[in-house]
Amino acid sequence: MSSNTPSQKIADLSRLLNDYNHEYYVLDNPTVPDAEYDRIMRDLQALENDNPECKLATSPSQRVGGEALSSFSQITHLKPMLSLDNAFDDEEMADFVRKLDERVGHITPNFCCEPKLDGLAVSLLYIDGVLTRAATRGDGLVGEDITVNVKTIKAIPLELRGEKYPTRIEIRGEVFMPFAAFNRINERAKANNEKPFANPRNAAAGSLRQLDSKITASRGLSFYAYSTGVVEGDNSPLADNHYDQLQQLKGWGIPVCPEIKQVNSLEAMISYYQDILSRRGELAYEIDGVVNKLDSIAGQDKAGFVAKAPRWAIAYKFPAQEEITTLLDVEYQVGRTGAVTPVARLEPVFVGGVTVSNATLHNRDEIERLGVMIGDKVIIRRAGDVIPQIVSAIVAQRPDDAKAIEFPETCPVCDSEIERLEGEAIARCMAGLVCGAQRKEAIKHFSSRKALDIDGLGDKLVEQLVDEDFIQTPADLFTLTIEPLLNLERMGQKKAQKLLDSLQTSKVTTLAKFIYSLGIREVGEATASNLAAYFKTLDKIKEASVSRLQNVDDVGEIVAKHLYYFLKQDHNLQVIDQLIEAGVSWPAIEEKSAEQLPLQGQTWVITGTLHTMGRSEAKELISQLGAKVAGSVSAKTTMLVAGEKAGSKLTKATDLGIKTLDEDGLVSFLTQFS
Ligand code: 9MJ
Repeated sequence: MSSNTPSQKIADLSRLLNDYNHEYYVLDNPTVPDAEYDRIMRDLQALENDNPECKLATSPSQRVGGEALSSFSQITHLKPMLSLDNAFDDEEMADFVRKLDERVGHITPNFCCEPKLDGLAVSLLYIDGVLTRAATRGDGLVGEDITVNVKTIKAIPLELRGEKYPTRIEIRGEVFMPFAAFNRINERAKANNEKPFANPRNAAAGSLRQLDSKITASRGLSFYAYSTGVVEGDNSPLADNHYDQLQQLKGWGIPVCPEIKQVNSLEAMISYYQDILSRRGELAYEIDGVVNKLDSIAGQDKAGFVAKAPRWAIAYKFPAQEEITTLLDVEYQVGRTGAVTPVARLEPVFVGGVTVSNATLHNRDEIERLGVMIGDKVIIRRAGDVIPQIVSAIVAQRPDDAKAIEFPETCPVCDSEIERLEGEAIARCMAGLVCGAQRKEAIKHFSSRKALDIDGLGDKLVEQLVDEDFIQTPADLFTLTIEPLLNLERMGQKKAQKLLDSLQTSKVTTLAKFIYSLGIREVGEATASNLAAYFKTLDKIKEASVSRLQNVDDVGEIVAKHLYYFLKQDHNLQVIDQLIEAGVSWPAIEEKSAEQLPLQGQTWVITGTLHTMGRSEAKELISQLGAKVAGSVSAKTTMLVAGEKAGSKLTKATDLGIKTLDEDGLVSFLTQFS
């Protein structure tokens, strides 16, 4: 950078910040960490403070917010901002296409499909390329002036890029809050005992309508454009179809959703809907459907409007994710680790595509936070495959006979004491395997696929075996004989024999699986595998001190203590001894020589899609050669394996000068050792 004078330096830093935002929000290809962006911003602010005469009118330092306003002024839109008609099934989509065909005839490729972002519609006015005014949609005719707030949204350029843009162009789109920002803000609200936002849309609205723009600046809002309003100046005519117009906007530095697609049939629109619906949970932002638009602008003009909505566009909505129902009762479940979880029993309601009659209430704090009572009308949310949640209670409609929810003082299953440790939200029954619920869960875990993998021993059967007192611990499974089994409901000779056979087969396992199967708190599959690799024998793990246990990858003080205390309790040691006596065994883990561990001391990261093997298989093979396989790229990374569609990890590795291997490279590397 040839920056000598303050004015040059200010211009250079401003351009650098604009470029970083453009790379991040428009090109989806970030090149610098946030900390670097923030550092340059501080440098720019300091220079501008010392040399106010050199500050650019479009300086990125506006992004941190300014003086608070006392109110928002009103803005009359130059052209009304439209809303959309909705379709709720394929039939209604077919209707939409048929009516358009009658009105405008066939134009191909004739539709543009877009995710329907769940945020706030805004209008941005650029005059001579400079963001001059921003307004909310309001009632479609009159909105509020939110210019100062919008200037804090890093996704929205303060100046258009290039030169060939119209002298006056109004760009419309959605301001939204990505899930990452939403979760961060809600975590912070909860930590400060403030009310969290119910969903990203409310959070976006609450953040955008702040009189203090510094608050808006801190909220991580984003933006995608989806149409233009008034356009003047013929130095750059807009394309004659919607999709290409959006590409032009992108060329001028305006972010456009990367999921938009041109299609040319009703069937293709329906497939697009299905595809986006199936990937909804993977998107970084909330959507509530897709929007289908006639692509030809001439066709749009011909189709015209009804009331406030265009005839050339339709929102095909996803099934609602939030519904209202009644909280009938609260029951308590006891998990494997004794955690007592309140579960809401609900009047069944169709939400998110399924009928829901239970929702989790998490813990006692959550019940208090919601202020909910039995009998209340509640808003239920079911997003993707996530367990349904109660979002809020409608207190205004509370019935006279509503009952307070009383968290139990003792275990609802075994009546033992419930304890809540300092700093933990979760209350636990402390009875361990004496508690029937924990016994069942421990045995289910022991026999699950990633543990001893006992085929034919489903959850229902475990419950029956415990209820009938046939078994009390995982070790008792190996004492089962055929006769008593035959007395169980729905248990024939064949099924009983199959269970006994798979119990036999399951006895041959690995040390890692055995440790995992014990169900020690916080000891998942990866930790169990690290423990086995480090200590090699069960005896060594049993003898290890809390501090020695912490030598193992991913084992911190808390996990080490859980392990240590578990392995000091007589009843746990007794079960372990009984299992080994019953014949549970694993091959000895040999000490590998340095030659067999050519990657010892190295840290590898795997990203992207691999075709010849799965990521977990690649991880296994690389670990066997002695490398640690980590989840994120840092200066300590030795090698990045970059499969197809490798994204930000590859960019970061390249920036840090870390070596990379593509899939072919990995395969030929591994063949040396096979
Ligand atoms: C949303 N909300 O994502 C439109 N929208 O087009 C998209 N909204 C729209 N388009 C015309 N993708 C009016 C509203």
